[in-house]
Amino acid sequence: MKPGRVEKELRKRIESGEKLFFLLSDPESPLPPRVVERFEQGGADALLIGGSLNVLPYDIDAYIDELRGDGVALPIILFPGGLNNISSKADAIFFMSLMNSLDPYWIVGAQISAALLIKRLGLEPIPTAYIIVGHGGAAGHVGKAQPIPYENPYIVASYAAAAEMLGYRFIYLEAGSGAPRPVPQEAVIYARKVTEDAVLVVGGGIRSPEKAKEFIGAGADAIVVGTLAEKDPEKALQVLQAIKKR
Ligand code: 1GP
Repeated sequence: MKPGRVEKELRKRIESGEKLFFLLSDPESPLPPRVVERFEQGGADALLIGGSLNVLPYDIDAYIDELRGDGVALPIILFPGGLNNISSKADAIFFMSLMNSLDPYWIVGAQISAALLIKRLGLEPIPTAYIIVGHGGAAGHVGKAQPIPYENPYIVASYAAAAEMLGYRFIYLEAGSGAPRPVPQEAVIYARKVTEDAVLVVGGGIRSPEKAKEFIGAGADAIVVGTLAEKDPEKALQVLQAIKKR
């Protein structure tokens, strides 16, 4: 399967030397459109929508309609916490496998249930390996992730290398939304060292421009910010500026 429109555009930006900023909005407590607009004006590359619990496709449809009605033009990528997160109104979906889940449902089961629906809806799938480091918050709990210890970055790298060999084009290193500790920088360095072409995305617990820059310096192509944008949008905008200004 060839990359679609959204993936091609993101890759083009990476190839031109840009680092990407993905804003995450959880439909359970969605970011207001006026906040999303500020990130769009600041140069955010995409809006991710997804949550682990308490979300219906209807909620996502209504939220996307609201955003588009308010003039938000950012590409919208679903970041699904399950089958209940699929909406035909998005531009693309991270078609994810939670590689370190102990439950085959989260590695391949949910994907089998979703694949033909996604085709039917004409959503662009972006093949993404999802790797949870540390306890992983709600995503770790719901996805039954076997936590990768923070102090073993080479385990993260092994997953990343395997993901690329299996053909995943995006690799998402996740500490969990609102995580007390983000992914260790060494894990990002190692993961980058052992992968060639995969887009390396890092998220979970990023709360400062310094931390985001550290990840970019370590080799991340994209960072994801959710909780900070909800709690302190001004600071989250500083994170965006920091990675775009370099
Ligand atoms: C969570 O990686 C994302 O899935 C973003 O995490 O909410 O901590 O920014 P935060």
